[in-house]
Amino acid sequence: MIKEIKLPEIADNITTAKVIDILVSVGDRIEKDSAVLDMESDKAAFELPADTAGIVKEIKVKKGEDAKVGQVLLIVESEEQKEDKAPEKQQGAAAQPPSGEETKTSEEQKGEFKETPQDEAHADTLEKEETGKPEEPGKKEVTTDVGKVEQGKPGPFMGAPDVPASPSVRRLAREIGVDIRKAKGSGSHGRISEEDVRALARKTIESRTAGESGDYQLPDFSVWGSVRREKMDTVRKITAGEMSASWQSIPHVFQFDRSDVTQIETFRKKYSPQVEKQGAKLTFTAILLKITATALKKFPVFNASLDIENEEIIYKDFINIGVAVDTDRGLLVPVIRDADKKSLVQLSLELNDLATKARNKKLMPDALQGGNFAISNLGGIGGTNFTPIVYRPNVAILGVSRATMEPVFTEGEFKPRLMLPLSLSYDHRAIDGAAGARFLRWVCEALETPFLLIFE
Ligand code: CAO
Repeated sequence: MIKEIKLPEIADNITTAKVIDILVSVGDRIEKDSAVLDMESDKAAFELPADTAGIVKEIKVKKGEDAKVGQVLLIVESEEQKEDKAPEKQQGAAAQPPSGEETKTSEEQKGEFKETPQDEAHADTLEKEETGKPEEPGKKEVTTDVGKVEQGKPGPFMGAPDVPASPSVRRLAREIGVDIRKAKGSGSHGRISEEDVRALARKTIESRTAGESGDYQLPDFSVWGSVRREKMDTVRKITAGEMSASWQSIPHVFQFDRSDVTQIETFRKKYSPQVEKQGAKLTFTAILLKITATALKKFPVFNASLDIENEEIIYKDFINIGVAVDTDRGLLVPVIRDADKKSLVQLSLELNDLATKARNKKLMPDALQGGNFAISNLGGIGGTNFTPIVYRPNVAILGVSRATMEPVFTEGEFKPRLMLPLSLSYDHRAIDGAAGARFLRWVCEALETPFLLIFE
């Protein structure tokens, strides 16, 4: 039977994904769950798996195309039997194309600006204003995507009489608050068009999202030696935007502590082979997931989010923990859901599965959403301590560095103990210093005395 492979709902608020590469050709035989397209959405890069096995009959998308949720991507002569039709129908229903309103919202998000009516006579007047002539009475403030400008008032960069642009283009630049002198003219003799002004505005918004101030100008590095430029991939762009937004909006405090993990390391080594038989290693991260899940229940504010606009704290009754995974495309934070309900073995297997998927581009964007807290373990690499940035809308993150053998003065003598350095970064708007210290101390004590977990 002929079956359509559509772009499924990949995550909340994602209505489109770009086709980066087509991994199959017409005539290819594909297996169910084998990767057919390499795709990128606003939230992640992922390989789209086929939801059926069969022969590829037609490829309905091109490289570089933005596909909408529900759009048909491939036509496959499926090996599924007719009886499978019911679930297929259901799946189709779950992957309806977005409503017109949603589409409009995503276009708006791209930073499109509305066309301004062209009135040459009025534009002439404006040009006079821009070149320094007295302005008209009745000034009005206009808010745009790139800032606020006072209509009728030439800003520091609004005049620029020697810039090759028509009055209407200058007016557009002035209204949306961009410096027309920074626009690259695509017309003859470098003449600047409306599209050039809009492109500059989009670039300004994008660089602000990634944390750059719109006015910052990079130096010309080639003065000091040769340079190479490389386009940022999706993961880097998202990381840049998210990290600077988190850093700028969250007043961070960093708390440090150390835990004696000598005993738990003996336990880990002893029981790891049992876990390995089931397919994963028993590592510090899995143990920390177990302990942190209990700590989040005991200290619910660490599992909360702030709703500043409504002046509310949102406490969540579920414990979803993100784990920072280092991949060759950069940092990804897949989420282990309901971590408190899972055994150490389940957590180890799931962690191994998510980290492998993240590294092999097999994670769907949904797997990166819904985390309440995060753990970032750099101990496998090294380092004595670090201060991870809290991921919005979380209020805290646990940083784990490398456990090392140290002489520790205990019971009247120095003894070799395995000490694990931990750091807790938290949002001081939600969490007080004493609560931060208590939470981290409890995690340290639970690592030293896992017996504590059964009290909670
Ligand atoms: N101290 C000492 N040894 C550690 C350790 C620590 N804190 N953490 C891990 N190890 C050990 C493991 O036990 C394992 O040892 P064995 O080979 O003897 O069993 C070895 O280091 C390798 O561990 P791993 O890294 O494969 O597994 P893990 O579960 O500990 O970590 C993961 C999994 C996904 C967290 C890790 O691979 C990773 O990607 N870490 C980087 C996270 C990151 O980039 N953070 C920065 C984000 S910015 O906030």
